[in-house]
Amino acid sequence: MDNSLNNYMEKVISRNPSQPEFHQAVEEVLESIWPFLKHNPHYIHANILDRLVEPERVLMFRVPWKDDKGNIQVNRGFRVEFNSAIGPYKGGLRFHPSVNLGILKFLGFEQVFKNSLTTLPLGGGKGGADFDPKGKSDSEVMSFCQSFMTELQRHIGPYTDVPAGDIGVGGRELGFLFGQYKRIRNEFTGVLTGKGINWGGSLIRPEATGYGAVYFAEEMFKLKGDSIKDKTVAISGSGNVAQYALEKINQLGGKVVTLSDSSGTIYDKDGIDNEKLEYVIDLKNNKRGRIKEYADQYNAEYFESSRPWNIKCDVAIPCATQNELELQDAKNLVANGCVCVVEGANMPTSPDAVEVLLESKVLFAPGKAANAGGVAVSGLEMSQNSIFASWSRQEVDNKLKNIMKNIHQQCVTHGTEDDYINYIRGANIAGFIKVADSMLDQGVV
Ligand code: NDP
Ligand code: 2IT
Repeated sequence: MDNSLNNYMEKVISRNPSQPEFHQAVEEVLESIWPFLKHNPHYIHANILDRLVEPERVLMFRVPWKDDKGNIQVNRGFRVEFNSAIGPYKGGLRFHPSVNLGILKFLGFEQVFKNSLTTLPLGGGKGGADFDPKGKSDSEVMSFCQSFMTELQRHIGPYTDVPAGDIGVGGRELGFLFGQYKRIRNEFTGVLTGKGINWGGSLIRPEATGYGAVYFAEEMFKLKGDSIKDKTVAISGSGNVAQYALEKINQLGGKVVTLSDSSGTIYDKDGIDNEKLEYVIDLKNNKRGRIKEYADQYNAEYFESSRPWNIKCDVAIPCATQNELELQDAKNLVANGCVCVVEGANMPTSPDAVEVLLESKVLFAPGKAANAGGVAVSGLEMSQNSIFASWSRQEVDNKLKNIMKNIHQQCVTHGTEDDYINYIRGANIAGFIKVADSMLDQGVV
């Protein structure tokens, strides 16, 4: 690593101790933009970096709630309002036992650049709680969500900060959160996105992250004179992003052979067709079961405590969580002939794994570009809410496609190196320029 970058990272690490995921996210961006900064020293003179790595505001709060047995439980809630240079803070809420400040800062930091790439006026933020929805009843989840929103509501608003879903926060949770916001504030506005279609949600928002990731992959292949058609695809996760990435791959004529959850991986060599996908959606979204049940239902293979990355595939789409594709996984993928890795999740690939993939000239789409379709359609939901309109599926899907194309083009513009497109570099530089220039325009902010 460049010595000056090394020194800078040491400073970031000592100011933000015990936040390894945040350090990882910052280092990835800085590595990409370092040479660019050297050619554009006005950013350095204005100390843009110190401003970018410091969230504008961090909120941390107690979330007390009563479980079904009448016991009082306490969780920790957060909202990291990272950067509002180009629009209101925007980003999801994650409910997972692993949630802590460092993880939300990494996610908020990524979100700033991702939202910049969408071309929409969206600042960056992220929030959540260390609450585990697994094994909780609907009434417990509601009780938690109401308590969480009772505090959060005073900090957010349709022009201030607009949360949405992420891991553990889907349609059910957003409904409970929106209901509580409305009761307290007595206003019906687009303060959250990912809302139900009957109460202000946008068509295609549930599909948007998964669809967008596959549209991005299709753009990468198109540039090589190739396509997703007939490709064998390994997907991890089985939640929102995984489900709709799978649906889109099927529509484009590819074959998905794996899904997973935190307990293990299923391998269906015949491919997970739309009927099987219906089963997965019902299993995960309604029954809230484990992916292992798929293997019993369809006579597929099941690997306990294992990830999909040692299964032979042409394309890998990690859609579960951070650092779920590590060094040995990347080596296995390359050895098995994988030519393209698309990050549906946020930062699923560890830095040493990324290095192996880039060295092997695998097409690599970083999350902040590839999974930006979700937040982009959230932005479209905000537009529809603000003009009291709702657009057709076709209209939203077309806008999503164009946004993904545009993000791909920005990556090509800033990431082309001889015969290879470094999409990480492209995404980071393009995302940086818009936010940094806006900060410069707005003075010492
Ligand atoms: P869901 O909660 O719907 O699904 C998450 C899936 O990932 C589940 O299958 C879950 O398994 C698995 N998973 C979660 N944590 C872990 C873990 N620590 N180890 C192994 N598996 C895990 O979330 P989403 O599909 O919405 O989100 C998936 C990823 O995509 C996240 O990285 C998120 O930040 C990112 N993302 C989401 C967007 C959205 O619009 N929803 C937009 C952009 C990015 P289990 O059920 O066993 O926990
Ligand atoms: O990581 C992400 O981009 C999301 N979880 C979606 C954020 C949003 O505001 O739709």
